[in-house]
Parts: sequence; C-alpha cells; structure tokens
Amino acid sequence: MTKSLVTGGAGFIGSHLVETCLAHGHEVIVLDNLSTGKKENLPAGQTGLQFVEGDITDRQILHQIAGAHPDIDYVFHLAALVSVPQAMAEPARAHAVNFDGTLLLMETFRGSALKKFIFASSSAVYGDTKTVPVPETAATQPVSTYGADKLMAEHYLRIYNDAFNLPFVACRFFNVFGERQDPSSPYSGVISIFFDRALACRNGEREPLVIYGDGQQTRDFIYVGDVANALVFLAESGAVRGTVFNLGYGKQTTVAELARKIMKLVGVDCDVEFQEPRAGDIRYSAADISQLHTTQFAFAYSLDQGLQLLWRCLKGM
Ligand code: NAD
Ligand code: UD2
Repeated sequence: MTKSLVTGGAGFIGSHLVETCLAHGHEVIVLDNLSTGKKENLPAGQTGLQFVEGDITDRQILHQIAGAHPDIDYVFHLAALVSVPQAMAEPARAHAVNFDGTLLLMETFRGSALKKFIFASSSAVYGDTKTVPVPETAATQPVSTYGADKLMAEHYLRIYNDAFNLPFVACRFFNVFGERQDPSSPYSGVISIFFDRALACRNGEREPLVIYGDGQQTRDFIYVGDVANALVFLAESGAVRGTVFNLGYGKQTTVAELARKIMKLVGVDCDVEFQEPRAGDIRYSAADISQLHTTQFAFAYSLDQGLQLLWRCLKGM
C-alpha cells in the first residue's frame, strides 16, 4: 500500500490533499501543529488516516515518524507559516518554519527509500515580475521573506535531488481558493473574503465589499481540488522528478470581475468600496503552465466551476 506523510494536512489545502490521497488508496499520516489548521478539517474516524500533532521543526517527532514508518513513499510538505505580513514582521520565526523546517524534513528522509518529496512552493518566488504569464524559467526576485524562504527551499531540494538522490517536485501555487479557506483575516484569500462579504450582504448587513485599488489587478485563481489532484498526480508519475511546476490555470481574472462573479452567484448587489491599493500589491499575475502541459495531467475544474462548488458548500452551512 502507498504511504504518504502530509505536513500541514489539517490546513486548507492540506486537508483537500489528504482526501485525494485517501481516494487514491494511500495510507496517510498527517503532521500538523494546528497553528492555523484544524482537526475538524480532516475526515473523522477514517481508516488509513493517522494524525500526529507536532511541529515540523521538532527533530524528535520527525525521527519518530520516519522510524515508525520506514515505508513512507511520498512526503507532501505543506506546513508553513503562510502569512506574508507575519513573515515580514517576524522573519526569523518564519524562516525557522519555512526554511529550517523544510530542511529538517529533507534531512530526515535523506538516504531513505522515499519515492518523492513534494513541496508546496509559491508564486511569491517571482516577486513583482513584469513577465505575465510567468514561466518557471523567469528570474526569481521575491519581495517577501516568505517568498525568499520558499525559493531557498527549492534550491536545497534540487541539491538533495542531485547530490543525495532524494527525488522532489516543487509546485509554485498561484492563488488557491475553495472550501475550508478561512476568511477571517484581512490577508485571507480574496475569494473567501468576497464570499463572506456577499453572504453578510445577503443577510442584510451593510458592510461593503472592499476592492483595493481600481480592481483591474489580475490573479490566476485555481480551485483547491485541482491543486490536490495535481500534487498526487505529480507524486505518482514516476517520470517526473527534479522539476518545478507552476500551478495555476494560466488565466488572469481581474479583482473587479471576480467581485461581480461572486455577487452574481450569491444573488446580491452589495455596496462596493474602492480603497487605496495595498502596499506591495502585485499588478498582474498569471502562471505559464507549459511545463505542467508536458505531463498528462488534466484539470478537472475551472474558476467558474470552483466558485460554484464553493458557493454550494457555503450555502449548505
Ligand atoms: P494553511 O494555513 O491552511 O495550512 C498550513 C498548515 O500548516 C496548517 O494546518 C498549520 O497548522 C500547519 N503548520 C504551520 N506551521 C507548522 C509547523 N511549524 N509544524 C507543523 N504544522 C504547521 O495554509 P494553506 O493555504 O493551506 O497553505 C498550504 C501550503 O501552500 C503552504 O506551504 C503555503 O505556503 C502554500 N501556498 C498556499 C497558497 C494559497 O493560495 N493558499 C499560495 C501559495 C503557496
Ligand atoms: C497571494 C498570497 C500571498 C502571497 C502573494 C505573493 C493568498 C491568500 N495570498 O497574495 O500569501 O503568496 O500572493 O504574491 O493566496 N483584495 C481586494 N479586497 C479584499 C482582499 C483582497 O481587493 O478584500 C485584492 C488584493 O489587493 C489583491 C487581490 O485582491 O490585489 C488578491 O489578494 P489576495 O490577498 O487574495 O492574494 P495576493 O495575490 O495578494
């Protein structure tokens, strides 16, 4: 039986990945410190799923897991301190998790029979690139400590791949959205915030939906179900190793258009307030996904289908 370790498995993307791994017949061990994740995100009482509450920076826990499970096939490494403002406010703390934690995990599996180490990287490695859509070969110039740590981890993965035969795949996620994304922080994903606002508006609250800037900035929004599918596909594809992939749909949507789509789905016409652009906001962002197209992977969803699935879930809550 295939065995997978998912760090950050109780988080937004991680919990979807766990479901996909289980659906593919994997036995799954989740390692999560529940700093932003929740145990309730994981399927309850599921056979083949083991939850370990612990920190990726804890050497002892990593050795315990690797010792108890010498037959782990895949490590999906998603645990991270994901808030960019927090990573800027506390660079050393963020680095300890986002880089040192990743290195510890690589080191734990050096010399093991691991088939692949799959790393959740970010479009943040590019910084404010002028190349849109941006290919993986574009210059990387992160503008945040978060992006710099993700990039440094990619470099180490390549070195471990080449020098120590630890196969890896790194996926640079663009803007991921879907069920279980937490809308509660001002830096939460814009889709979760817009749905939250639109629902409040539907319930008669008068708080406006806020667009920072003129709303013409673009993002490449990708539904979490496709991210989870891609990660498992790239893990299981024997021929794929030592490669970095962009993970987006390769399509740009403006924030204003997104607001319209969400209000239409929810059936409301909320007040929209335009505020000053956010400091450091990137103007245009989209993935060049030619590299992903060299594999047999096919997306199962689209932005509109993902929005509909998310809306169906929120309606039922
Ligand atoms: P999330 O906060 O929901 O998930 C992160 C998970 O990691 C949480 O469950 C958290 O409790 C856990 N965690 C954090 N620090 C830990 C530690 N030291 N030890 C053990 N567990 C720890 O965020 P997410 O959006 O699901 O992000 C998952 C991954 O995807 C992250 O690596 C993030 O950098 C990357 N990513 C996400 C996006 C996006 O659009 N959401 C974009 C680019 C990259
Ligand atoms: C994403 C990541 C961030 C980092 C960054 C790197 C998420 C949630 N954030 O930030 O972690 O990797 O990329 O470039 O994936 N907006 C509004 N109104 C709102 C909220 C947001 O107009 O209420 C705008 C915001 O100013 C931005 C766009 O929507 O122009 C997307 O915002 P976001 O926070 O969802 O994601 P982003 O791309 O800024």
